[in-house]
Amino acid sequence: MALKGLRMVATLVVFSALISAPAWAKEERPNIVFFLTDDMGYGDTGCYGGKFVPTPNIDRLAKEGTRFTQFYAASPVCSPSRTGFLTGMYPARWKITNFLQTRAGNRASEQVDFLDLKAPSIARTLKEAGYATGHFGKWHMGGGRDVTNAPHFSAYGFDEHAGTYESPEPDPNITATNWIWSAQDKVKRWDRTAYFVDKTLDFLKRHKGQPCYVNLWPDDVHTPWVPEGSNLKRKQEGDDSNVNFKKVLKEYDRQVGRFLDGLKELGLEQNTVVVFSSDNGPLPAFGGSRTGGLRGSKISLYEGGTRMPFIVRWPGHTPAGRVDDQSILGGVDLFPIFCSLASVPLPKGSAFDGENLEKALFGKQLSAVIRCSGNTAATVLLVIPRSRATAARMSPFATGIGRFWSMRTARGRSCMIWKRT
Ligand SMILES: [Ca+2]
Repeated sequence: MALKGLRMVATLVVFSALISAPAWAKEERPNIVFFLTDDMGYGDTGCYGGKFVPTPNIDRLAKEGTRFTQFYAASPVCSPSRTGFLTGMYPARWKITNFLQTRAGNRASEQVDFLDLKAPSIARTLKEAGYATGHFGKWHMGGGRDVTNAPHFSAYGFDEHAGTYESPEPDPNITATNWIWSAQDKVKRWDRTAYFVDKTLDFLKRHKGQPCYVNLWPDDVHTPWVPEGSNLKRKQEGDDSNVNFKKVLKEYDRQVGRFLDGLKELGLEQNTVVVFSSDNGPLPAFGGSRTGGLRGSKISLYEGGTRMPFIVRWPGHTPAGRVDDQSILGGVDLFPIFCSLASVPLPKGSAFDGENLEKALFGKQLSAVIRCSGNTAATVLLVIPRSRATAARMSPFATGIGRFWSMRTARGRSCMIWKRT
């Protein structure tokens, strides 16, 4: 009996050593949840100086993770910005330079109707490496209005999905009509973020034991603002008032908290990287108060349209409570960063514009990065690290306020590039 007991103890000791060994832990790939807000201003939340309503849950994320003050979306408009996130490439390379709309509108904008399947997709890359993948929320990279031939979510590498009307497969619970929202929607406008949070938590719960990549991309805090208690018959389009914005933002923050609590309850808090950001600047911007005083707003290439809140929390990896006001990161950098976090090599055959700047997430200040922004009749923003700045086939010329480059876009329009040193 004693010998058997000793053997059991020895077995338990060996087993415990195995499961706590650093090598084993290193091999466990983290979940990545990309929480992308729609049209959130740089100055909307408390941790970025916002005074509209308290945002204790988003602030908590910043307190428990690292908050960046120089993160730039790939465009100040939904579709191209999202394309930058998903592909790791400048959206103009895939001929998406404006918000995707009707076929006629897309022709007028000299852009395609949906994201080319030849483009890289972070979900596809991670799925091929063993990740379970989900997209819950607004897509806006094809589908909706009269565009009925956009590729399905699975073609971009997603196992599961719940999309809004601007997607190839609108979720029937939130798309009673072919519009942003409707009074007939089963899940009301004010419950949509909760709906997407529930979908995400359920997905993570069902895929425990497998690494997960999830786009949690609500369509809050985009207008129309329709908080609970709104008179749906009287205000079908919602009410874009400061009062309603505050109610929507407050509820949105509450849902961020629900997500964080849910993650903890699932026991997934420690090994989940939560990335929080916005796709483009606010509109209306309420006199610049929503951009934290930055010039411009959504649609504008000024900082108010492109500089985004960016918070990353991965307990034990991202320094807690750190504010990085030096490193400059862009939306196109997330593809290589996510691959690196997941220990997955970048797929071959694509000329990625983003770079793996994951060291910034782990506390290293990256100062030697240049940000360049470009403007055309359509909207394009370029974020070019120093190592690439000379390889962009640009023609430099000097002006009194900085160095500029002219660049030809695919459609022959000239593009102004400003270099900050
Ligand atoms: Ca947007």
